Amino acid sequence: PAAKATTLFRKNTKAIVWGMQTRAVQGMMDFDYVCSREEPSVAAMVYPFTGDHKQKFYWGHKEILVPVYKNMADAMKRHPEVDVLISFASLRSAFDSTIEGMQHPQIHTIAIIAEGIPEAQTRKLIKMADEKAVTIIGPATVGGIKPGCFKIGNTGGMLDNILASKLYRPGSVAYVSRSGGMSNELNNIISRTTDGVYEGVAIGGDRYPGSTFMEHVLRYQDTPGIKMIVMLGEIGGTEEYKICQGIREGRITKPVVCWCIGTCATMFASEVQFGHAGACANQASETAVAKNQALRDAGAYVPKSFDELGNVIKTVYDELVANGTIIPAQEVPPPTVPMDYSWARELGLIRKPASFMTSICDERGQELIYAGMPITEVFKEEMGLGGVLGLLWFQRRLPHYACKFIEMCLMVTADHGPAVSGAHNTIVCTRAGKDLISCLTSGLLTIGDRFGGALDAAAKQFSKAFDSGMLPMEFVNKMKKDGKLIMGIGHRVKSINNPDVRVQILKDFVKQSFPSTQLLDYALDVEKITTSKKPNLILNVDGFIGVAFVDLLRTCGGFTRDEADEFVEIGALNGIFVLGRSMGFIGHYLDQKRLKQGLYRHPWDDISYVLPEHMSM
Ligand code: Q5B
Repeated sequence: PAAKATTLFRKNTKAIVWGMQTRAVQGMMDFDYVCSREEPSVAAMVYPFTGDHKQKFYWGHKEILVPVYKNMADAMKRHPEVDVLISFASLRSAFDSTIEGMQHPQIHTIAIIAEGIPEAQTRKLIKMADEKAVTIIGPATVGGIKPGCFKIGNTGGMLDNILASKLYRPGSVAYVSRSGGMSNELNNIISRTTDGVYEGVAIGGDRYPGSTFMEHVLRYQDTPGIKMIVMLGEIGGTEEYKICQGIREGRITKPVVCWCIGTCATMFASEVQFGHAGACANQASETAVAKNQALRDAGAYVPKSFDELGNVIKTVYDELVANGTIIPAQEVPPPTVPMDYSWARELGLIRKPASFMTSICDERGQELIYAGMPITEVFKEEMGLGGVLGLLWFQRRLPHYACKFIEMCLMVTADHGPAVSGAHNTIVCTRAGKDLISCLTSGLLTIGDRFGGALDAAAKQFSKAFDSGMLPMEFVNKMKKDGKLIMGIGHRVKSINNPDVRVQILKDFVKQSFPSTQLLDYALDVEKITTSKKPNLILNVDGFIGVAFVDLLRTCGGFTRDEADEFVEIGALNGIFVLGRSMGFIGHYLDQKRLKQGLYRHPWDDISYVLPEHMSM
């Protein structure tokens, strides 16, 4: 078989990532950026479950697009510069996708992240990789890292870790370990005791790793920039003995610092299976203690315990510096990679004024909350529609009589026949074939000063006059003098001779239940004057609800005077008519649909055409 590459990653290495691992890809891109790479290391992604598309990533401060292909073959064809495949395929699809990856001669290195791939499949992959001179890193690994050049997926952790361990520029020490956790530990130890990591690979915790300790140590031996090697082995298997042999035979001449984890296994009476599938000693020679001793005997630098690993690495490194083998390079600060907003917020490093503020409803928790009251309680307490409206509009738990009054207002304003402006609009709109929302809003848009929308204005006019001590007659005269209509007074069809029963129903309730009806009484005195002039100038349904609501807000005990005034000022009361009449408008819409009424056209004989006379020029 052809020889595998000694150098797996360079400053311009490009990879294809299999799997929609956007966080890992972003991590790789941030690493690339902080390493001052000219271009991102991820050329493309492969994801068989969506069509070809593009994914957005950050490249420093900028945003860039990375193509995602459904088929690996397309990705390979479009990106011939790629020689690394990083497979985040699941344990079920990793085998097939790796085989497929190896069919493409451009691929020299494949990292397989998945855990739990059947050993028989891994062995087939290893055989094929050997034939095709492909280096497999994994399975069951985080991958590997080459500072300044390339990072496989999530290796090295988050950016702050990468920066802390100076993984953005090469040092002189290469390591090989089993897993990501152990690699992180080595990144940390090596960065604190030497000029840093040159390259690090985690071969994975399986019994049959795609590439072995020895393969990587030999690569490191043959790489000029690497001056010393660290191997972090573990209990189980006999791979470490190959290192012993390599040292003895003179194939490995660079200083090798070794430690095999799992020495505590000897303290257990029976055999211990550690976290990795391969981390179990099946015979005495596979124990960590035996392997450490063998490495020591072979001439590797082996500490007495893991705690001393850093000291030994430092001693060896210092010697290499002293004898001129290593000349530490000058530190160059890496470019700054902006921190992700969500992460910075989590760390409490930034704050930002929210674009929205809300104080009535919170849906983020397990239970929906209306103005501080969980929805289950709203139902338990049988607060009804009036209670809910009280919470959402007025942020108060209103007294029972107030809730009842609100519900009565909604009921009496629910509809007033098809002839009123709003219902007419809704009906015409429905007959033009429009949808419910269009027809409803068409009706609602007629609500205003003349029709149904006089509640707030009535509340304001009457309370202003009352509060200023104006007598009802003075108020009526002043309005007449100013040429203004009194809001809430007058009706097209109702009058003292044809009283509005809706108003009577509300009046009976309010008189019985409200603690005070001062403003209502004042309005009724005004009504006496206006109806004496014209019988239709009654306190109409808008006016009644407007003034009674002011009495409610001012005297129910739940609001300060300023709060009561503010609700009128911001237009809460017209909301009662809008909400109530929406029921009627929807009713008219459904009615017209049910009756299958066709397009309405107003008859000519009901239109007076008053065009200007023909004028000759
Ligand atoms: N005059 C309601 O007018 C109406 C006067 C007034 C002083 C007044 C009118 C008005 C204020 C707004 C208001 C809510 C347009 C009404 C509603 C819901 C509804 C509707 C339904 C439902 C009726 C005749 C003479 C004139 C006027 C004088 C009239 N109003 N003076 N203050 N407020 N009110 N809107 O009948 O000397 O002859 O020139 O704008 O409260 O919308 O069922 O239909 O449930 O759907 O057309 O109940 O009052 O009277 O304009 O011909 O005036 O009375 O100055 O005097 P009319 P106009 P003069 S409830």
